[in-house]
Amino acid sequence: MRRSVVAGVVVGAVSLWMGLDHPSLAAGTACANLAALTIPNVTVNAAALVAAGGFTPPGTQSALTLPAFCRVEATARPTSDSEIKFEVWIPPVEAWNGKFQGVGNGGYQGSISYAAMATALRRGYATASTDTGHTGDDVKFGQGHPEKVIDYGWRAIHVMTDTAKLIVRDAQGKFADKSYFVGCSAGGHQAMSEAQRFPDDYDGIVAGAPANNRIRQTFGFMWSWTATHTADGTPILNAAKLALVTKAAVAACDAGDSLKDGLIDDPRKCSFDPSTLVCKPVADESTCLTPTQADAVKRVYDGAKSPKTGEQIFTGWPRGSENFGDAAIMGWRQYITDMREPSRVGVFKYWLFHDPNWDVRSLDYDRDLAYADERLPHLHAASRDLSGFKKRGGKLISYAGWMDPVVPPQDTAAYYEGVAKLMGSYDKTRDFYRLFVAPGMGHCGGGPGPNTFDALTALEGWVEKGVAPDKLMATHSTVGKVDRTRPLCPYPQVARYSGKGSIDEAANFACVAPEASAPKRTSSDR
Ligand SMILES: [Ca+2]
Repeated sequence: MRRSVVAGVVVGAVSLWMGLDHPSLAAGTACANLAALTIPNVTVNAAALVAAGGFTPPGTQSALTLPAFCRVEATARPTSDSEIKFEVWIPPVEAWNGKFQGVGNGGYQGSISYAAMATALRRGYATASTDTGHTGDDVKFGQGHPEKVIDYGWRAIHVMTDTAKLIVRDAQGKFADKSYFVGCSAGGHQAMSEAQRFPDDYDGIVAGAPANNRIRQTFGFMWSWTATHTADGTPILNAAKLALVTKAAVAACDAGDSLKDGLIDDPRKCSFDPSTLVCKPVADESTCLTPTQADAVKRVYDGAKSPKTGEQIFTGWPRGSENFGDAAIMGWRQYITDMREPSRVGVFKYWLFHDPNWDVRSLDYDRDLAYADERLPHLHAASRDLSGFKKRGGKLISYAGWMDPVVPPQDTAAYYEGVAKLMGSYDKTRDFYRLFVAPGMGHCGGGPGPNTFDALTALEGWVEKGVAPDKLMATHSTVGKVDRTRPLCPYPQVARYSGKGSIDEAANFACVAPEASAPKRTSSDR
């Protein structure tokens, strides 16, 4: 395959990709020569070909099996305090799908998302990831470094995107035809930030479990931790008690959505009251809760409210999300109950109040929220105005799990409703932005409900062929074997069972408006 030479591009190098059997002029710059690029405020630290086979990312022990690629390591310094590391992986021209994919991060994690880059590269994408300008998951990095907080908030992803697109162009001799961003959790936040702040960056965006309402979510973490710990910081709830609550909540609300399938279809419609689990007579036994434990659970459901005005500051966590699996991430343990101090308390200690001894119990849910909104606008991606993204023809697929114990899906749904209100209707929103909420799915995956699906392929079809996804096909597997399939429907639609055939087969479900009633399942159906 020969590529035409594009004017203005460094030419003349024999393509290292082609090998001796297929000599060909490269349209772009040979991989090793990318180190000589002179992009303002960016240093290319290294550029080298990586042969197909095992690649062990820095800081990890296990090798990823990858096709051959050109690995570019770079640092961007858009401010004098910035140190944004990022990598760009570029497939050989004959393996390139002509597209670029930026990938997101998790938590406050300052590390390059190698696994996500690997997934993109295997699909033929040129791809990029950044450490967001710091190392590690500790919020303390922002102490005395307000520019680094901005890098984390939005700037690193944008600078990475801008620069990576250029590096891909220089390597391949042309810009990528289409650009996509794929992320979940903090990556979902980054996805929404890009759609809001830089609508031109990406043609298509996947925003999973978006933690874009970051400031209020942080207030929510303060609330839920305070609700589930005694004054001296002792946890009120352990894993066994939380599992008991999940079991009871699912038992109470499973059938209420008209299909007894072990899943709560929409926990907003579930009013399970944990006080029904209080031990009689009062004692602390494994099969029941103390009144204090029941009250703690209820407060996490209720969510952060202003003690003065009663205003809801942030939604609570959904019924069913308490503890549905062995891993701490499959319940409240990882971010709420097992924490020695509230998750992200450092935002208050190091970014807002500059007091390492700040006590969460001094939090003023009114005045401190107003202060945080004013001081940390760059940490937020909660603007409901996506008109810029819609106007440029962008397409956005968002997803969430109704059992997410980290980023409450009610907030993601409320955001979608807010955008639809601003756009004027669901129809005017659906033509560029669709949200899929999976019953029984946890944080970015996992859980008892169908939780594995391919949002990117659906998005590619939407962006490149104009085929809007009317559903996403999701599967649930046990020990590697698929045991349930189910469509995920564009919000506010829900998947309704037809009344005939297996409840484990997607073909027996249809996406309908949520108020549509469903036929009852008969005992002979399976
Ligand atoms: Ca159900």
